[in-house]
This record gives sequence, structure tokens and C-alpha cells, in this order.
Amino acid sequence: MSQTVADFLLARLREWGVRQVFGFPGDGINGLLAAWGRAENDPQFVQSRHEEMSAFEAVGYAKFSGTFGVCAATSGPGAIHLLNGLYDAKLDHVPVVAIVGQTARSAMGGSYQQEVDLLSLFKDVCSDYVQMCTVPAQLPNLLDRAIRIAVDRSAPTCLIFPSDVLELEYTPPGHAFKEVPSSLGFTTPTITPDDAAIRQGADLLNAGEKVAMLVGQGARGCAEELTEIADLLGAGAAKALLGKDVLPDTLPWVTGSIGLLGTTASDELMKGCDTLLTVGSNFPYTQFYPALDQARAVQIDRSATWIGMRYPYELNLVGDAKATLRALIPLLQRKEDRSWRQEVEDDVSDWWQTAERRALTDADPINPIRIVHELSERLPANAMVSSDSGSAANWYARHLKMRGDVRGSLSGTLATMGPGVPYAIGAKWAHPDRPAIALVGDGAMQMNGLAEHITIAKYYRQWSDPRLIVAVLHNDDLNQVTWEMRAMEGAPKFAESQSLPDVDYAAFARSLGLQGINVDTADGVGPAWEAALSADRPTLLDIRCDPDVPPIPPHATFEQVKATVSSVLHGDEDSGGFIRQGIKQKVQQYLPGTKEDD
Ligand SMILES: Cc1ncc(C[n+]2csc(CCOP(=O)(O)OP(=O)(O)O)c2C)c(N)n1
Ligand SMILES: [Mg+2]
Repeated sequence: MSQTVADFLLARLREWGVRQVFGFPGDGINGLLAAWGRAENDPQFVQSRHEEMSAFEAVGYAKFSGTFGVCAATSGPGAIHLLNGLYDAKLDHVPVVAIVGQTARSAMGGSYQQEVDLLSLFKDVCSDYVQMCTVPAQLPNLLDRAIRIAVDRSAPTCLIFPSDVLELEYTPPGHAFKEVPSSLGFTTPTITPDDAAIRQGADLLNAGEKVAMLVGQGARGCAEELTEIADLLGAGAAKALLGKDVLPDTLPWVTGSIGLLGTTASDELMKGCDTLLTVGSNFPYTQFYPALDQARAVQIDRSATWIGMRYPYELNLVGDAKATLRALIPLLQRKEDRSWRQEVEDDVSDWWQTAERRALTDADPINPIRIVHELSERLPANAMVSSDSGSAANWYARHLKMRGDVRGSLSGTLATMGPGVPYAIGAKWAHPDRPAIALVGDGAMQMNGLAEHITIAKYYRQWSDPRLIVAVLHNDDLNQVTWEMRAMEGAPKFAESQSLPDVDYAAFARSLGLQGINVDTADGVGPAWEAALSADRPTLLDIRCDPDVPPIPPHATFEQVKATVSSVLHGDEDSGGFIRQGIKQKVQQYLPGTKEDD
């Protein structure tokens, strides 16, 4: 039998090294599914419960593997379901290729069933590259470019296939007018700023007395260079959310996360520095940078598209982070006065003491911070950790202590609910021999996580290390929203919107043949992590935790916050009168980013 377009598409994906495609079927891609059968499921079709999960799994795969992810869906509704996951890829700069079906060419433009204008639908999210394949000879070039552009720009791209095109006989482009032959692969250049620019950067850093570094995901793989620079300059380093795994938190000069989800030590670092070196980060919240006239600053970023924003940088160095840092190192002078470095290290040590105190403060029934604290103490050095949006993101950012080769991620920029579990699934396909751990709110579980446990149960036996652990922060509340309402609006919890129906998450996991553990005492948290980490299968930890522990901003003490919380709770019951008298101001004291005069 001759090769169809779909057969060729799968063969080309194999040639690009693709091992899994995260997808969900439908008749827009029937021709592709038939080809998959003929190809004996190579690359493997990984079936989710919902196309958005397929997209998140592709994003998770890409984030944790360092290569690109591929997802597939049918025309119309399937394609639409992919969108949120693809936006997550776009906003966090992750390479993902989406393959979607379309109605047959003979029906296009006829307002046919499931016909949606897919070129327009994907035009924004896949703005770097979205194309429709209408004749077979287009194909190798379309696919090769979709992959190259996704990887080169760290962005999602999309290919649309009318269903009948997938079933056509494949004919390669020839040596002819208006045919576009193509080729596989590419090498990535290492861009370094020129010598004069490096010299200027070094001069600026040498002139400073109190150097702070801000590192983001663009600095991944540069721990050695950052350490050398921190030692030479007596500097400290704060980490943006997506760069949390760039430097381990075991280093005494690493201040942890920055911003609303940040630590006291990062806050002090930014407030006290006279020089800022930003590497591979576009951390958006200006108010957490040094004051505008406080520091001289230099930024390193791989792309001029993303450089120079957020702070009035004196120098914007476009270059590969590792190569640029390496070029800087020989020009940097060791700072003999180590007092700033000592200050940074003292603040770091204070922060971790504060963190522990907060985590071990009693709450009813369990303090959610404790869940992450106990995990930090037991975290395998090769773990891959994801967090969902919601209160878990606060505890992940601030309290999870990264060390060894631990990798971590979350929806940093779109901050969408729902990727915690599918990211962990994507991570397991990237590294089946490493444990994956997801921190997920009960709202996110009800939205996506419960259904995706069916996917976990379906596939876990294929992973050489079967451990995929989901810790559910069971608070019967969309708690992050409840706290945002209190802080930003001065409004009490609106139960109709935020209270969640109670579900036995662990029982659901057990019903699927997974390990499910209900945890309702603080002393049970540590042993529950241990049971999950020593299990021969995936585990869901259903942990009852206190919705009255607020996301604490850098400088509030736990005791202050506890006092505030009880006032706020009283206000909730008081249906608003008490709120107007002062809760707003009180909460604002503890949650920065709100205006005094709101
Ligand atoms: C798709 C989506 N819908 C809504 C939101 C707004 N939102 C952010 S956090 C959150 C609540 C999360 O609740 P849950 O998962 O239970 O976590 P908790 O904060 O209670 O720990 C909501 C609704 C969002 N970020 N994404
Ligand atoms: Mg919740």
C-alpha cells in the first residue's frame, strides 16, 4: 500500500525523535488514527480525558524534557479545547506543536458540521506559525518548520489538516517551480555579545558594592557560572517563579523566590542592592525590583524581543546566558568587602527560620504550608514537581526547598488553573525513571485533576518508576480567590462562588487502583509523604487543610496574620458591616500590591 499523508506525518515525527503525542481522537483526524494503527502506535498516542489536558501534557513534557511537545486533536471542538494549554505554552515560552484536523476540503466554507475557522482560531496563540496543509507536497516543509520555529522561538505552533488530505497518497515536493523541498534538524547557535559590550557589563558590575542577581528560566543550566559570579561579586540571587529550579535553595546566598509569592530574603536583597544583574528573566512585577533610581542594572537575555523591559537597565546584553556569563567571569574583580554578602546570607538564614516557624504553626486541621515543608524534607534529589494555580502556588514558590537535580514548574504567566496533574503526567513521559509530584488545590482537582487520574491509572505501568504523587490541598474552597477578594476588594468570601462540594479524592484514586491516603492530622503529613514515596504505584494524598491560613506576603509574621485572619473570618460571618470598618485595611497590611486608598 502506498504511503498516505498521515503515514508520512508520523514517520517524519519519528525522524524528529518524537516518542509521544498527547492527543484525543475525532473524525477530523480519523486518517491519522488509522495511520497510527499501521505504524503500531509509534510515536505513542497518549490519550487524555480532554484536549486541554493533552495540550498541558505536551507543555509539561516540553518543560521537563527540555525539548518540544506535540499534541493532537480533532477539528472544531477538539481544536478549541486545546487553546488554553497552547496559551500556557505561549505565555511561558514553551515549544509545543499542535496537530489538528479540519473538515474535508470539499465541505470547507460550507458552514459544515464542526467547521470552525481554525486559521483564525489559532492565529493569535500560534502567531509564530500556523498553517493548513491542503496538498501533500506541502507537508515536509510545514512540519519541519512548525518544529524548528517552535523550538527556536520557544513558542506553540499549529498545523491544520483537512481530514481528506490526511488520507491522500503522499508525494514529496520535487525539483520544480513552486515546490518546497525540506530537510530535518538544525543546530542552535550560541550567541554572545561582542567584547565591548561584555567589558561594559563587567565594568558596571565591578563598580557596584551591593550586587543582586535575579535569575529566571533563561538561566537554566547556569548554576555553575552563577555561583562563580556570586562568589566573585559577593552577590545574592533571587529567583523568578519559572526559574525556581535554576539554583538550589541549599546555597546560603540564594534568597528564594521573589515577588508576591516571594521570601523576606529576596525582598531585602532587592531593597538593599545598588547593582542588579538579571539573567534570563522577565519577572513582571515592577514593584518588587529595586526602586527605579536605586540600582545600576544590566540584563542578559537570549532575545532582543524580551530584553530591556520591567526596569531601566543601563545595559541590555543579548546573548546565550551561559556563554555570556562565561565571557563576563574573567573580567570580574573579586570584591574584598564581604559585608553585603554576609547581610544577604543572614537574611537567607532568617527566612528559612521564619519559613519553618510558619510551617509548624498549628492550624485547623492542617496548616497547608506544612504539606510543602514536610515534602522539602523528603524530596528525592531527582524529583519533578508541578504546582497548580491557587494557594498551592504560594507554598510551592516560597517553601519548597529545591536541591540536587529537582525540577519544578507551574503555569507561571497564564496562571491558569488545571495544569498541575497533566504537567506531572507530561513530566513522567519525559523522564519515566524519575518521581513526579504535583501540588494541587481541590478546585483544580474538580476542574481537571480527577479525570486525569484516569489517565494516570491507564499508563503508570509503562513508567519504570511508577511514582506520581498528587497532594490535594483539600480546603473545600477556591481559597486563592477568597483571599484575593478579601485583600483587593475588602469583600468577604462569597460562598456561592467559592465554596466547593466536598469530595473524597483519595477514595476516587483508590477506586482506580491507585494508592489513596486521607490525611487529617498534622502529624500524619510526613508519614503520608513517606508512604507515597515508597509506593509501587501512583498516590493521591488527600490532605484536609485550613482555608484560613492566608497567602502570606514577605514581611508579615505568622502571628500578625493569624490575628488578621480571625478578624476576617469574623467579618465573613458578619455579612459585611465589620468589613467596611477595617478588615480591608488590616488585610492590606499583610498583602502588598493593594492600594491604601482603594
Ligand atoms: C482557568 C482558571 N479559572 C479561574 C482562575 C482564577 N483562580 C485562580 S486560583 C483559583 C482558586 C483555586 O482553587 P483551588 O484549586 O481549590 O486551590 P486553593 O486556592 O483553594 O488552594 C481561581 C478560581 C484561574 N486562574 N484559572
Ligand atoms: Mg481549594
